[in-house]
Amino acid sequence: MNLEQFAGVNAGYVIELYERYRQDPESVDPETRRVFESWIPADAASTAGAPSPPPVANIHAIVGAANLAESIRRYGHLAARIDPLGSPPIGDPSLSPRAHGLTDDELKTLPAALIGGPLAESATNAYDAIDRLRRVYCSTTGFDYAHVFVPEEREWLRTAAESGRFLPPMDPNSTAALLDRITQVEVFERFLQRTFPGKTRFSVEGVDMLVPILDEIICGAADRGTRHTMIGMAHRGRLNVLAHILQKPYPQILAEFKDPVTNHRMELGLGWMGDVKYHAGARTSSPRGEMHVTVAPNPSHLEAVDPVVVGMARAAGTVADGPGAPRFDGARTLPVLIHGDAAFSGQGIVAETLNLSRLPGYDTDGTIHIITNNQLGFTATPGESYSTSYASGLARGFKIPIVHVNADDPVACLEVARLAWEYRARFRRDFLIDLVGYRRHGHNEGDEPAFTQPVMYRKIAAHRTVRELFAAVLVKQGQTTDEAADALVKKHFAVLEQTFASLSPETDYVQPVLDRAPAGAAARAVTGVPVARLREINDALLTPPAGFAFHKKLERGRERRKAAFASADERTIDWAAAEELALASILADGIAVRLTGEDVERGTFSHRHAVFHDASTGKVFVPLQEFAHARASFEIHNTPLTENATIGFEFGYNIQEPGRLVIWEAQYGDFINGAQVTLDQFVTSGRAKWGLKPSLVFLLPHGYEGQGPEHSSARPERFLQTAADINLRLVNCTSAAQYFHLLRRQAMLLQRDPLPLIVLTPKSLLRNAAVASTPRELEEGRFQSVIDDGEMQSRAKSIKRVVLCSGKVAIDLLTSDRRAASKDVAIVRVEQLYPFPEVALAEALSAYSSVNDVVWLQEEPENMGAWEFVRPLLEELIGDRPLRYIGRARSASPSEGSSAWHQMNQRALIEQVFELNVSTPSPAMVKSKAVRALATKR
Ligand SMILES: Cc1ncc(C[n+]2csc(CCOP(=O)(O)OP(=O)(O)O)c2C)c(N)n1
Repeated sequence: MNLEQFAGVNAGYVIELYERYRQDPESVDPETRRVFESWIPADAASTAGAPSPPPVANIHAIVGAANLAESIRRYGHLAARIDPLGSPPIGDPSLSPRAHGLTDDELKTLPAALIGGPLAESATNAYDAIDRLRRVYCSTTGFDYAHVFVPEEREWLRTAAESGRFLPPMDPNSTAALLDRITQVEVFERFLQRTFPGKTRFSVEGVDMLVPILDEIICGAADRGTRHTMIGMAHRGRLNVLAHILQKPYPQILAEFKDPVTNHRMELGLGWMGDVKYHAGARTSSPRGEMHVTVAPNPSHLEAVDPVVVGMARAAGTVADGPGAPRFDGARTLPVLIHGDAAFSGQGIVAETLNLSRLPGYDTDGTIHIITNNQLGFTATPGESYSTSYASGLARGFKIPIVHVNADDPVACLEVARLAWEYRARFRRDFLIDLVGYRRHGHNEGDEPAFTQPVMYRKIAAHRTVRELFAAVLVKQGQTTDEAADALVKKHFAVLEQTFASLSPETDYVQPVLDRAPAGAAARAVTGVPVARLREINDALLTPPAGFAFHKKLERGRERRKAAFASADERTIDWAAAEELALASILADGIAVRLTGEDVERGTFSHRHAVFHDASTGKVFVPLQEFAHARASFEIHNTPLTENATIGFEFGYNIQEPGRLVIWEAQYGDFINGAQVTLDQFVTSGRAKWGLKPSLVFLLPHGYEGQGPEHSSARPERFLQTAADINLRLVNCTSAAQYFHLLRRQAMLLQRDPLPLIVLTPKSLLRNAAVASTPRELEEGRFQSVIDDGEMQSRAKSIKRVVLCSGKVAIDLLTSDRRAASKDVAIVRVEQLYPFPEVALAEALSAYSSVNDVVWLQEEPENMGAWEFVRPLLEELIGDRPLRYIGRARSASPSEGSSAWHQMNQRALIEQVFELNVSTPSPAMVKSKAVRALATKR
């Protein structure tokens, strides 16, 4: 071993060894020990003929220099000048030679090779190499990657940073193009400010470099064959990105500022409301490598769009047109998420989205994140916004390389953009650019920022724009002149002025058109499948790979399934079988299926077993992926314990690939409220705001069975509150065959009449013979939005009470002892709650037109469930007859949280239905508030 061996990349390791040796000489191997012994005369290890030891002082200097280099690589970003407003970096003591017991003179005596890396190669000594290292790590760029755990990645990042190989060429052509681009970005904002003073546009000024960074990333991706770039971003700089990255025409943008009231916009009956201009999305194709660039529309809820964009990218990169599992090719698509600094650190959905990034079924081969860090969140300061050192702190936990870059240094910004793209392409992982700038105006342009940030805004007022700064640099270098730079400004103003002068807002305003589905498509869908075909499908699904060992306890169920088609008229098809047969038939029709959710592979209630694990080897068997008749792919994934981001992801996947059936299942229905933002902002209103046509399916276990409040209700009222303009389907169906036809109908309507489908799914009923169906019902039936009382129809004349209800409670009634004895109560099931099946219900009710006692029954409390939604609709249907309510009292919590109390209430509820002569509560019913309220109303 000699000094050279300790240099560069080995230095850190040798230092570690040396430190260990000093603690305990036995802790290093004999050869290393011999070398270290030879260094230290006091150890008297040297014998005649041994290599002459370097002086002890020198050893400390070597160790110190290597430690200093390591510190700069690790902590140099703390001393980087990343703030354009000039706030001093916090620095770190370990960045100075003194902290390592070194002087500059000592460094000068040491070889550059000791520092290692590409910079050391041409350096004259260690001092020179350290100086160069500082210029990389403590400049206007802060490389923050020490938290990356994969050595190969860290090494690549280090070499990339130190070699400067991603620095853009600074020849006159390139610099002229860059100055022109920055000028275009700035002038656009200044023009809008001048023409529409005070109008909200969320100017990009202060982080103008966002646009050239996107140029660089998108071009890099296009050159490598990427076909889709999906951008998710909030308000900041959005108009500029739409204009200059998506090429949204200036006349359209300017017309939107005029906000004309066109005839089309007045047609609110179409269900089209629109949205503010800085939420709109756009798509464009770039000539360069046929790249499609999309900015997803997004709501005000910051960061909510993140998983949507990632889901879109996953869908665009997924090839699903053959049997088996789909194939994902991340090189085809690139997601780019642009975040606010306050929002990135403050919104939980960011962490949820980052957590998806390496999970099977969610991975996109890397997302590029850009924080447009203007150092303010509305009026809040960084100190009020995040507990991490940087706005980007969260990304560290996910081992995402971070580069902080001063937004006033265009060259550094482009270098970082290129680095980001290359890293993503090479390692197929996320990368984060922390673009540190400022905000030239208030939060919006009508806002006064000096109320809260007087000092900062004095500084900003005196601060030259990035265009001015870059032009000055180029003038100084002789690459341009002041006059030429001014001419660029005039040129871009002229374009906008001419556009504005010839603007005709009413015609230039192009509103997306929402095409209406053909009426009756759902009713016309023929969903039955011949029994013989189903038998074939069933047999195929039950054929495992040779030698596959099923868990013992699953054998009985499989035997039952094998016998399910022995007769076409026995109730052998339970809920899980109906689902699997429906999905298999959909795959056989050539429609790909993606089924995800919380423990969805087995099923929360251990009923599905869509994925089997060999009992001895653990090897996996997915029948729907081995299904020989499939003409499209099937994928199934247990999701992480996340609702908001996973549903956002599925929404994005679904709108990107609307021809595939996308299903998400909750553990229990109520947990979907963790995704309330996504449901409200995307799923139920995305159509009205942006003309999107989602069709994803939610399976939400629901039903009152004595479990706790969070395990009883999927809170259908939440969906019903937003149900309008035919924006969703909400179903609470009561038989396996209904579920079979429902899934098939949804698949058939994906193209013709797409709508999100929310299914309130059973728990105990999964195994209840009363909901099982016959094979023939799968062949002959179709989804029925209303199921009349078959048994009572023939005696309609003797019926005294009609009870309307939905879901499991109907089965409770139909299977109760009271029902067996009852001859005068008809039970009509409303299987689809929205769109409300007026016609079918009117038809069913027509048989009972002389019955005066009409009841809505539900097991949910009066302020929950469907009651408040159906009440006016039913009242209209039954005319002058009174409508009464039977169900639990209004309540703050959905259920009792006690099995015994539940049973008492549930029993009372059924008694109420069949007890025709009681008009006041029976003594047993006044025991508790909830039971008291079971009294009939009105
Ligand atoms: C979920 C959510 N909460 C609150 C708001 C209101 N709001 C709009 S912008 C903003 C500040 C965002 O700051 P930052 O993320 O730093 O982005 P910037 O506007 O500074 O670019 C706030 C609080 C919102 N839009 N979304």
